Order: sequence, then structure tokens, then C-alpha cells
Amino acid sequence: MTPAHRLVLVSNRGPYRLVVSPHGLRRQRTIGGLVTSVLPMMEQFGGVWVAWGEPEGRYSLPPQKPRFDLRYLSLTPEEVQGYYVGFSNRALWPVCHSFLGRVHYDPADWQVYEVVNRRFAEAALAESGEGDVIWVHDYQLARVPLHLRQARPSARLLFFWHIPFPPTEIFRTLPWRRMVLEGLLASDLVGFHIPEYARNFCEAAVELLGASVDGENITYAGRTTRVIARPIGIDYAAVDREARLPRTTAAAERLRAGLGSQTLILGVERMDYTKGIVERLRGVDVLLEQQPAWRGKFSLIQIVTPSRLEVDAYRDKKREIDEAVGRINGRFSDGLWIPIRYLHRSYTPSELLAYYRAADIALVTPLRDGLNLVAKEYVAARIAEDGVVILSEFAGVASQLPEALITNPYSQEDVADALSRALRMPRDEQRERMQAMRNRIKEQDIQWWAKGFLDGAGPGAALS
Ligand code: GDG
Repeated sequence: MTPAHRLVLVSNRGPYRLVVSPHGLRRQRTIGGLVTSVLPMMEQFGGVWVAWGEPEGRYSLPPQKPRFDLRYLSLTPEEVQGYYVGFSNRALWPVCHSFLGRVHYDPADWQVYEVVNRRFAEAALAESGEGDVIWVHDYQLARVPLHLRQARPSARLLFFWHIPFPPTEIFRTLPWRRMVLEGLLASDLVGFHIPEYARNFCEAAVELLGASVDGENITYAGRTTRVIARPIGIDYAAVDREARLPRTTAAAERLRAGLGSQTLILGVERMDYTKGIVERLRGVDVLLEQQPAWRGKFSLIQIVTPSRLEVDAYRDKKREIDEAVGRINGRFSDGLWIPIRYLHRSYTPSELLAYYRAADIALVTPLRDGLNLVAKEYVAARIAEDGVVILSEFAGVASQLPEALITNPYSQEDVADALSRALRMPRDEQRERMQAMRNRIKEQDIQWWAKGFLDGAGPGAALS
């Protein structure tokens, strides 16, 4: 990217929670897939990142050696309720993950979503000039490209959709389906993780808007938009490097020390009904019930990071998980051994890395997931090239990691079976699978991903 053409990134959440104190600005990393991937990219390329955050203002970060500017936009409690809790998380999130039983379609929420999307577009316009590349991210901001296009017809607009795009028969239940599609189609380029989502999007545009599709191009209302599939990457080199640090090794050894010879199985997710946490616990229940020889032989450490506490469905899910853990531990513990250790809190990135280093098996079984970065991070952290990944066939990343043990998270028997295969997998087979996975995640990292978009964003946008 030439200095004359900056990158202006627009997303719902920013990378940090900022706390202004008498000693200056303190930063606390926000947790979630988008920030994990996009922050290293912004640190490398620079530019401006526009996001919802407090206090409103512009910050150069990191303060000692600025690499990019953060422009925070503050929202009123009514805006948060209608735009974020309401339309984003009770309408778009469940419909896109095909959870029709959880959708709540409220016209008042849609109105607020539209107002807030307009505010994001205005902020992005104020932060950018002609020729800059404006890259909008995710389902909370589907209408932003349209507002930008109306205000600046020549704008260079990219969009990346981080979650699944559902089949048309599901998406069409959304009363504002046409408006969402029109919002996205104002972009020059729209990206999804995998071809299935890109296909669903094109089909919806044809069926619901009468758009026409020719290869990667969709034409609608006189404009042509390119639609591509490219799974987001992680900063592989950084994870691999940090995983090798002596302090990470020491922390991983401390975690293992209390487990003796038990196999350590690890689950890490944000609290979310799409992540299949209760369903996976039932798989453990079935394994211990049907194959008692495994009792006492492993421990599942399940980390669940608090998330979206404003939304009722998330609070209810927490209660369900608490009950399932209590029931299984109550049934199988023998006083000394506990099958499930449930940690409902958040960790620093280096603490998380120690868990990845310590775990023999990663259990990643969402019911639906746009991609899933935990699986990639686990693979990148396995510097000794051992370990097994159990992966849901409904996570986008399954197509990138066919060497994982692919399982159907809706079947407790399938999950139990994958666990028993993982527990028995010989080292040679682990290594063979892990090497293949590590090579792919290394090659298709965050820079590979960003390049695929920015190279397609027109002259002047190519990376140096
Ligand atoms: C969305 C899509 C898509 C978790 N607990 C802690 C922590 N994490 C980090 C993980 C990982 C990230 O959060 C979660 O990323 P995922 O990809 O697994 O899931 P979503 O947040 O739902 O992300 C998803 C992604 O966007 C990217 O496009 O893959 O499908 O739903 O990086 O490590 N990080 C820290 N402490 C924790 O306790 N520091």
C-alpha cells in the first residue's frame, strides 16, 4: 500500500477496552476471532481502525510507538440495545448460524441498526480520503458499504463476512433480507471464509434480488461486485515463536504437573450456543458410560470465556453448561479424579498458549462456526508436532484441516468415538497429521489472507 492510499478498517468492536487513568491510557485486549486476526494486520500495514468504543476519540497505538490510529465511536444505551443486542445478536447471528429457533425479528431493532450503520459510515468517511481502501468487517455492519457508496461513489470498498452465510431458504426468513444483500453488494469485493458461504450469498442475491452471477462476479443495479472465498489466517509466526519461549514451556509444564499421566483434552471458546459446549460434554458422558476403561485416564479442561452477557440466550446457556458439568463430575468422579475442569473466565494470550502447549487433544466441536481460530492456534502452538485435533464438520475450518478427526457434534456417539480414537492415536500418526496441518496454517496465514484482498482492491492498494 502506498502512503498516499491508506487502509481504513471498520468493525464493530475495536482491539482494546481503553481505561483512562491518572497514569495515562491503559489497554485491555478484547476477545474474539476478528480482533485476533485483524490486529496483527493493522500493526503491520498501519492506517485507521474505526470501531465502537469508549471514550469516543482518536488514539495512536501503541502509545510509545504508534503503528495505527484507532477511532472510537461511542454508542448510546438505546443504540447498543437495538443495533448490537437486538438486530446483530438476536436476528443476524442466529439466522446466519441456521438457528431459526433463536431468531427474534423486531422492526424497531432494524431501524436502530440502520441508524448506527449510517454513523459508522460517516465516521469512516471522515477518516478517509479518495483513493483510500475502506475495508468493512462482519455482520454488524452489513449496511455500511451502501451508505459509503451513496456518499462517495468512487470509494474502494471491501467487505469480509466472518460468520457463515446460510442457505437461501433460511436467510429468506429475515424480513430485511433484501436490504442486507443490497448493503453488501455496494462493495467492490465481498469475502467469505469458504466457497459454501460465497455460493449461498450469490444464490440469495439471484433469488431475492434478481441479480445475475458470472463466475466470481455478481451484477446488480448496474454495479458489479466480486465475491471470493478465502479463510482468514492467524499470525502463525508469532504463535509459533511465543510457543517456543522458555516461560511458555514452564507454564505448560506447571499445568501438566497436577495431571500425572492423564491425557489432557482442551476446549476453548467464547460462551455461545453455536459452540456446542453442552453437546460435547454429553459426548464425554457417553464415552465414560460406554467405555469405563477411560475413567481416570483423561481430564477435559473446558475454558469458556464470558461473552455477550447482555443477551438472555447467553446467560441461559451458562446455566446449562454449569448443570452438565456438575452432573457428569458428580456421576464419574471418584474422589481424586475429576473428568471435567470447567474454567469460566478469560485468559491472557500467553496463558492460553500454555494450555495449547500442554494439551494432548483439542476438542473443537461447534454446531456451526464461520471458521474457528482456536483449532488454528492449537496447531500453530504444537511445536513438537504432536497432538490431535477433533473438529466439527460444521466449522468452516474443517475444509482447511482434513487431517483432523472430523466429527458430527450433534451425535454424542460420534464425539465419544472421536475421543476414543484420539486417545489411542499413535505418535507417528499424530505427527504425520500435525505436520500437514502446520504447513497449511503456516502458509495460509494472516498475511496471505490480507494480500488476497488488498491485491484485488485496485491500483495502489497492493502490498509493498
Ligand atoms: C468469529 C467467527 C471466525 C477465546 N478465549 C480467550 C481468547 N479467545 C480467543 C481465541 C480465538 C478467539 O478468541 C475466538 O475465535 P473463533 O474463531 O474461535 O470464534 P469467534 O470469536 O466466534 O469469531 C469465527 C472468526 O470470527 C474469525 O473470522 O473464525 O467463526 O464466529 O482467537 O484464542 N483469547 C484470550 N483469552 C481468552 O480467554 N486472550
